[in-house]
Amino acid sequence: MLQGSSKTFSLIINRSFNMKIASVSLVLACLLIFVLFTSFRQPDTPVYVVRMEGMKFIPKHLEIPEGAIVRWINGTNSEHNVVAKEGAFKSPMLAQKNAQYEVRFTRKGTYEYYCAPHRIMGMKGTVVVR
Ligand SMILES: [Cu+2]
Repeated sequence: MLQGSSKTFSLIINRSFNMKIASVSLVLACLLIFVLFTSFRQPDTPVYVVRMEGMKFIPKHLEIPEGAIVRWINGTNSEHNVVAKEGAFKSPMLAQKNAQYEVRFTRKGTYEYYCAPHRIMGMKGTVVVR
C-alpha cells in the first residue's frame, strides 16, 4: 500500500516535470520561429503617398524604385479615382475623405494616370518606376 502510493507520487512528479519540459520546449520553439520569421522577412516596402487635393494629384510627378508602393489618399470631400492610361491599374471611386488606394509597382516604366471625373480639368499624374 505504501509502495503503491509512493509510486503514484513519483508518477505525479514525473508528469509535472514532463509538463515543465514540454512548456519550456514550446516557448523555445515559438522563440525560434519568431527569430527565423523576423530575420528572413523582406525589408519593409517603401510607401509613397500621393494626395488628391482640390482637382490635383500632389505630387503630380513621382519617381519611385521598383517594388515600391504608391498610396493615393483622397484629401477632399469630392469623389476621385485613379485610372492608369494604359490600363495597369484602376481604383474604385474614392468617395470619402481619407479613402485610400494602393498599387505596388513591380515593373519599371512610366505610368500616366488620371482621375476619371476630373480628367478634363487636368487631374492627371505620372509615376516613374526606376
Ligand atoms: Cu478627381
